[in-house]
Amino acid sequence: MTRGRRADSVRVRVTRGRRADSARVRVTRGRRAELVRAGMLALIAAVALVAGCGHTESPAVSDCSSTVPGSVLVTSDVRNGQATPAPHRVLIPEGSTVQVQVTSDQVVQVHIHGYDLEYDAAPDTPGCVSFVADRAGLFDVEAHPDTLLLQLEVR
Ligand SMILES: [Cu+2]
Repeated sequence: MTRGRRADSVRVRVTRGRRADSARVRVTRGRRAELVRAGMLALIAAVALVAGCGHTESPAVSDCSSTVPGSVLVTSDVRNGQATPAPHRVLIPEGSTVQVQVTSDQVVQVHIHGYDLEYDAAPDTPGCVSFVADRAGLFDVEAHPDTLLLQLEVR
């Protein structure tokens, strides 16, 4: 829980930085609010895709709003720091599109190792990411700080 809160406060701090940037630009007050809002939306999109580790996202990554035929949906639910179903290995044919959806009873940061994807899941706001599994190997999917959700075995 503390980790989730910390991630939140980092985001707020970043947002304030953006606001300060916008304020430096010479605009009218009404425009400024618009720019701040646009900046925040861009920031949220960037955070959702790029994540805290600062890795660049692959162009094949998106949220789960569009359904790709033949994609593999992997789900996990976190309650009291425990994953349901219990941590297990999911076989993913290399090259297929994978959607990893996580629901949680508290704010967690989902991390897909190897592909360096990070995104948040929160109560009432499941986190989901869609990406092409174009790298073979065994990759942990964690809810930070330390809950192993599952492993993706891409081959
Ligand atoms: Cu991790």
